[in-house]
Amino acid sequence: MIQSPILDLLGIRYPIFQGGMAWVSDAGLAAAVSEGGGFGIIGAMNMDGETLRKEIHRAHELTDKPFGVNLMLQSPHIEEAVQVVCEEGVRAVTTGAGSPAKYMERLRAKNIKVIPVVASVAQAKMLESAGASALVAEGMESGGHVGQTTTMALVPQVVDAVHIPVLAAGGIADGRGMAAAFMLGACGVQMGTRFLTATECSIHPDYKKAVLRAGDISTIVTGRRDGHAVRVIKNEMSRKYYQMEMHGADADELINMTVGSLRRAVKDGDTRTGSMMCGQIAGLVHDEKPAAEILRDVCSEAEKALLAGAQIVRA
Ligand code: TUI
Repeated sequence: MIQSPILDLLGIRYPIFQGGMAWVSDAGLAAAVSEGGGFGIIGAMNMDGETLRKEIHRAHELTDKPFGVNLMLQSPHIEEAVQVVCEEGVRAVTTGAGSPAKYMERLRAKNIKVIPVVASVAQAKMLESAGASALVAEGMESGGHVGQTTTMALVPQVVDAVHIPVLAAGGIADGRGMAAAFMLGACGVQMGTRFLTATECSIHPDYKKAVLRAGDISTIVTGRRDGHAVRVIKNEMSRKYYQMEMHGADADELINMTVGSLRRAVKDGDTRTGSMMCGQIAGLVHDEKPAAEILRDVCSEAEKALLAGAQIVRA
């Protein structure tokens, strides 16, 4: 059994969050993860208030275990999403791509734990003082919107800077990664890429296949120049974007290229011009299996790795 303060905080069995991925993390995936003992998270990014409310209701029908919602702070629907989450009362929200400080009081008043995803020590310290219950420190190995620091460097620095529990994200997809995260001082992990190939993940089969085929150098970060760095699988669109960015293309022209591209990947399986957000760890994700099996396998492998770690030391 792996112990962690996050288990009691959220009422879960395994200290594993499923990333609240835009367009990807629906009630079906979140409920499967929560039912399997992890913390399933609905990604609110692309949902208006009423769609989000329906997804929360659907998750309640699928599981009686706790789950959360990810609030993407740059979402056009952010105000409605916060309102719906307060009305529906989920166990916790995670947040991404900005500071949730201005919503913190309203969420906490409803006894909703706020667990921001941070990419730097400064954000971590600020959000601890704003009232966060825990943090996810996410390294640049992650898929989607990324910061600049790797998980290996970020996690221990965030752990040292705050007094609340820290989970590690970015580049973790198996028990070895989870064990390593514990050694860096984390008390749990968040995985996105690993759950992209869960049986219950409803992304287009061609996107799933692209993740399963991806190797260690199959992703690229676009948008770094203009402050919205996003890691995606290399394809015709992301390669072209990167080239244009390097050759000084206009920011508006680049943004226009990506409008609707995440939806195209997730819903239409457009692997040529869609944005297939995906982390660097895709190279070790080789199979599609149920979320519950992913959780069990990752945890039992982490337990073995942590126990075996003691053998490295001579008494
Ligand atoms: O948020 C993410 N990853 C995401 S969000 C997303 S949705 C999207 N859709 C279309 C185009 C682009 C994005 C896809 N992936 N991860 C958590 C995360 N948060 N990473 C980095 C940050 C972050 C960045 C700045 C957190 C705080 C922050 O603070 C700025 C401030 O205002 O303090």
